[in-house]
Amino acid sequence: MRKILITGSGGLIGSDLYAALCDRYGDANVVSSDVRHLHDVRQFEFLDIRDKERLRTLVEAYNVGTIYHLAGLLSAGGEKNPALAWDVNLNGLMHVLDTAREFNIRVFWPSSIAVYGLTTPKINVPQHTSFEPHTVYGITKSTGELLCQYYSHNYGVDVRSLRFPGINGWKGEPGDGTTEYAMHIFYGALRERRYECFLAPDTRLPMMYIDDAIRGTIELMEAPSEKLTVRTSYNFSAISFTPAELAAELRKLHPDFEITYKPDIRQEIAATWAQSIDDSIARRDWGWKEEYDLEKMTVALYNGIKGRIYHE
Ligand code: VAH
Repeated sequence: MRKILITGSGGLIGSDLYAALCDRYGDANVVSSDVRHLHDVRQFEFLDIRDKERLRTLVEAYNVGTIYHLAGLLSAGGEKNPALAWDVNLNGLMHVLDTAREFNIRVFWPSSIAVYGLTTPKINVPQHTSFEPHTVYGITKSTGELLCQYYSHNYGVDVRSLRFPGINGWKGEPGDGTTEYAMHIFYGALRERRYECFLAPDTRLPMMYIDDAIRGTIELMEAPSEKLTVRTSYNFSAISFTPAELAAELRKLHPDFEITYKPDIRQEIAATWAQSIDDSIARRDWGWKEEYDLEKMTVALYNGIKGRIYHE
């Protein structure tokens, strides 16, 4: 088979996606790439996605037929360096789309709930709505969605995308984002029995456990092309909760856990995002359905992060 290339393979989503793709297609068929060297993978290649020639070289050398393009800056990281966020997130995506066009490659690219802004409805956001993102990250995602649709419509590139909510996992490291408090809280609880949250207690955000996100991603990539009616990015949703609700759930497993709140710039970012998403088109087109609710996700994260800390 033509090989699968993952960009940004060392990130939170890439770590789990790499394992899932190896299980499904065999590790000889999966090539991992990142700007940080990864050691526990069978095939690793250094790749800065701003280097298009390097991408083309890898695609040719490995006969790549599918790219999961995950490399990118997140919301908080993007605000620290907007020019870098633009360069990596948008020029990087253009490089992937151009290469996909040239070599007939299927592409997955994650968009985000960061495409929404203050003019977007907060509750049950529909698929087609107002997009006025407030962060440079959101701007790159919103623009990137249009680029995906453009390459699909004009050049027939088979690019598929999901608007990820906050994705929570434990195999990889949380990145420099806003929803990431929902993983840091477990490290705080398990290491120090306390956590100072950078969001306010009642900040409700759409979230998802990583196993659901990975399964949904692979299901979308394996869906028959003719079933897909969205070529920007699908609304994609599972659960919504606040820091206070997550802390209460965590306290059931760790009764002496204490949380305090000190909102910072990430609170301002979160306040521009939606609280819940209507993803009925994904459910209709390719059968999306989540398996993890808040309670099940909390147990999985608690046990996973506990194991990680134990092995440190
Ligand atoms: C962030 N976790 O907070 C990311 C994500 C849905 C938000 O894109 O930046």
